[in-house]
Amino acid sequence: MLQVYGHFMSMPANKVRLCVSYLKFPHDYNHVDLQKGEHQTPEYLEINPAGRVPAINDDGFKLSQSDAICKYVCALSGPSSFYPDELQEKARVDEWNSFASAHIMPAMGRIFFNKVVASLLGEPSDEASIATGEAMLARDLPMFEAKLQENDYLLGDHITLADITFLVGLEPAEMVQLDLSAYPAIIAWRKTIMARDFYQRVHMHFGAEMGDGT
Ligand SMILES: N[C@@H](CCC(=O)N[C@@H](CS)C(=O)NCC(=O)O)C(=O)O
Repeated sequence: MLQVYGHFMSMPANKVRLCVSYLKFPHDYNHVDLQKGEHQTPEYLEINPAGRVPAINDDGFKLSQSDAICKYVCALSGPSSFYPDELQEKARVDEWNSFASAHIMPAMGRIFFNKVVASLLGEPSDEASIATGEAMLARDLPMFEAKLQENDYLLGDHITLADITFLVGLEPAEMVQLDLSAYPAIIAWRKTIMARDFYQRVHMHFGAEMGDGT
């Protein structure tokens, strides 16, 4: 059975969780308690020597980096509209997936770290980093908004891996009080995806984890 390692506050780990949930790929989920340093134990470093989540262990094949993991699991699942096989269709999904991974997630990462995680770690919040993150989002969200004004999902009438990556990049929006009111299509698209079963399955799990205080 595929083993998935993550933490509920990790955007890349949640990308993997949503991806395997969407694909209904059989797996066990393993919570790695970053606050307790479980990502630095010899056992975990055997799975991911970089000491980060997410990671997977597929019967001895160990892999890290959320994009690589999602594409691996998509390949195991077989081609689908979620991550197509056709060269140009796949390149288009990769383009928007990379856009969200390279620009949206790091922008939100700055805001989320400084508004939420820093205080948990007893570190000072870096206001300049928050402002940079907000400026990065202000630069790029209009492109995503325009795309979602045209279609229900980023690349048409069906969800793809790129939607998942963009979604997790915005997942902490409420926690960090990010004002999305200038982006009505993004708001509607989030609502649609968050109501879907595959999201709810993972989200209920987040709720349980958060309730445990883990
Ligand atoms: N580019 C990586 C990012 C992995 C990453 O930075 N994970 C963070 C949590 S969001 C982590 O494990 N941090 C622990 C640490 O740096 O010690 C991916 O997409 O998987």
